[in-house]
Amino acid sequence: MAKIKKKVALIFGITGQDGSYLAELLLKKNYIIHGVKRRSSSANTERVDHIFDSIDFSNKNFFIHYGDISDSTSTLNIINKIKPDEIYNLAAQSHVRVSFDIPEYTADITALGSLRILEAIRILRLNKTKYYQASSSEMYGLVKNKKSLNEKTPFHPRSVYGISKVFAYNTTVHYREAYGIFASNGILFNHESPRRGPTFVTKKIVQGLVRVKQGLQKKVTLGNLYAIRDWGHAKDYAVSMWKILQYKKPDDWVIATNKDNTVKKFVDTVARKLDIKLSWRGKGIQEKGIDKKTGNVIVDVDKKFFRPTEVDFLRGDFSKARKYLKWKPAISTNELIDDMIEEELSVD
Ligand code: NAP
Ligand code: F7E
Repeated sequence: MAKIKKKVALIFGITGQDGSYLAELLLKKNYIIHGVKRRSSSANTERVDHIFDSIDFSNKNFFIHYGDISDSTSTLNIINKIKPDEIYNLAAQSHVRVSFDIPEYTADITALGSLRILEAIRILRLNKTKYYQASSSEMYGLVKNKKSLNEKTPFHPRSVYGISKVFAYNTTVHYREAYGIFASNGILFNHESPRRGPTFVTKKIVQGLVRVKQGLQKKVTLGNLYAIRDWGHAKDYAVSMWKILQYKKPDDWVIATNKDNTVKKFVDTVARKLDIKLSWRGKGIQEKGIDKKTGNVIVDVDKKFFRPTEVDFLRGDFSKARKYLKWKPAISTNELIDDMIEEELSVD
């Protein structure tokens, strides 16, 4: 019997939160995985190191290469060497607040990085290679009415991060239309996990309140408590990325939970789950969360964590993905928080 050829995937951003979950998923689906990591002075492969050591994964099918999407030549060379069936572009300067401090760098990586990959696919005439672009709900930005956002909602980005993602989104559509490349956008709303970077708000809250509970930290200092976000689990969202590239044609897809929460409600839920009774006092920059048992201020606000322009409201309508991709989130925001707390409590 003829052997079935394994699919080959190339993941830019494999060392990030989503890259690590996607690599695990594709290895379970019997893919050969190539990932790109950038050079760093300290270890940046913590999220995938377990794959090399684990018997749960076919680690003989897992390869990491040095590369950087700011470097067209190395990007083209890696794609040429591997000639993958699927490319997932998850690489980005992904922090919205940081994009106000380093806008040019953010645009170079988050916007032009996608162009470099798509240009490589075009120049190398890899007509069979499918491309996934990690687009973002940040592209919606200033939302006029607080309805769930879908694939037809116009974009009005509020940061260079959001602007860069709009560029990458449009470039993906353009390479699909102009050159017939199978290039799709996943417009993913916020998704979190125990592997979330520590400066994103959910991880900061979970890590901070667990440490407060353990007596290792006095308080958690936050910015805008009233921003509304639609928080899903990164594991579910990795499944959507794969489904998007298996669909019969390239397209653009909203991936979300269609549930919303404020940052403050997220704090309240984490505190309740940790058995901390929190009461709120004051307004604006003076607002504080007080531990009723000790009277200590354990949450406060500092304007340094506010953004010059905020995205006030994000909630996604994923009906198109539900109908055609048969995708829906399996993990609720509540279960996500449990998962994040459990992992945080297990840290030595
Ligand atoms: P993340 O944890 O910040 O991971 C970003 C990845 O990109 C890391 O592997 C990072 O490498 C890599 N990277 C950064 N600059 C690079 C460069 N110049 N060349 C090559 N690789 C580079 O982000 P994530 O949460 O997994 O998100 C994955 C993608 O989805 C990103 O594009 C993000 O913008 C987008 N997105 C995320 C969300 C979300 O809520 N998580 C929602 C919508 C869209 P290092 O490990 O070395 O830093
Ligand atoms: O902020 C508010 C902040 O940094 C969420 C990225 O993955 O999702 C992420 O971008 C909200 C914002 O995520 C703090 O102002 C309050 O309104 O966790 P975040 P983000 O900006 O929504 C999108 C979809 C992406 O594509 C991005 O890559 O929380 N907030 N206090 C705070 N945020 C942070 N980081 N830190 C605070 O202390």
